[in-house]
Amino acid sequence: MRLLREKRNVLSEEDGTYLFPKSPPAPCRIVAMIPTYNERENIFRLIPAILGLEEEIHILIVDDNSPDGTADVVKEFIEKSERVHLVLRTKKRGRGSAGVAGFRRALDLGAEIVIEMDADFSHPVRYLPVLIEALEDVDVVLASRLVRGGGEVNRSLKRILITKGANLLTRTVMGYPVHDCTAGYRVFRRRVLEAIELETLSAEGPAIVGEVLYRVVRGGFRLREVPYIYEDRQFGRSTLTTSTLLNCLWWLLKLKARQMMRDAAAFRKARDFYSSHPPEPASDPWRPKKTGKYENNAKDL
Ligand SMILES: Nc1nc2c(ncn2[C@@H]2O[C@H](COP(=O)(O)OP(=O)(O)OP(=O)(O)O)[C@@H](O)[C@H]2O)c(=O)[nH]1
Ligand SMILES: [Mg+2]
Repeated sequence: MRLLREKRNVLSEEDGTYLFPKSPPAPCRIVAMIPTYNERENIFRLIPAILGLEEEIHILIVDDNSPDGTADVVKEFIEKSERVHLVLRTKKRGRGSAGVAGFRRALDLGAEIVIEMDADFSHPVRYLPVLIEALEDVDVVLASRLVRGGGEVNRSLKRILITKGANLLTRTVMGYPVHDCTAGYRVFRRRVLEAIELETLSAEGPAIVGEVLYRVVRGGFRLREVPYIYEDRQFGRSTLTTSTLLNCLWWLLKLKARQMMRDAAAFRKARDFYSSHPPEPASDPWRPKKTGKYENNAKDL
């Protein structure tokens, strides 16, 4: 357990992780972190769409050496724009560690605001300005399909039921104060990513979305949900399989066990404290004085 929680250097070349460009010319205030695996068709449309927005958003792609050459497309954009960055990992290591590497790199790039989104246009680019604006007085903004105004289009009934079921289960088990716990379209303030101990996150697949949310809620950060319409991907293939779903369920149980152990430890700590520091009995200003008369003794306070 201890070993698992040990901090790792998630951006080291010895580990097969390469950065393009190595050192960017200036700090990047807003960074959109996008993990990719075989997203060539999407990425060459997505990058111009984000660069075309009014906000100056930097794009950070985290690619696991996709066989379809996604990284080559990204490198071509890097030649043309200082706002495009790449973390290239030589092996497929999963959506989970890709997210951790991306968050770490975004912080190293100097980001004050970090966006997390998919490459497949299921997280439409048009919501980015709204999500960034909604961060005004909170720490994390979640794009949500499950609040008024949100939803999903072009999706099979089966996928809609999976979304609803997974969220109902997560909310019931974990008691989170939000509706859409499984969407990976979110915006974080820098201080949140600095506080949640990124390098000790251990989910390998999409369960990382839940693991990050767990730490955000545990950290007491302020959250806001903003409605969005999820659109099913038009190009490329989903990496979601039955085994991925089962892995997410397994992670939900693991997080619940952690939550219960934490609550039990906090209870024991409070009980031990109060048994060694019993509270002073409160003085009662309305107690009758020895004279037998019932007086207002509030001035004694
Ligand atoms: N770097 C990296 N990115 C990945 C990996 N697996 C998936 N991704 C990316 O993570 C994002 C989410 O994956 P999707 O396949 O769209 O899975 P999903 O969004 O959970 O499922 P759908 O709702 O069907 O799209 C996409 O941008 C993928 O390209 C991986 O092993 N490594
Ligand atoms: Mg997707």
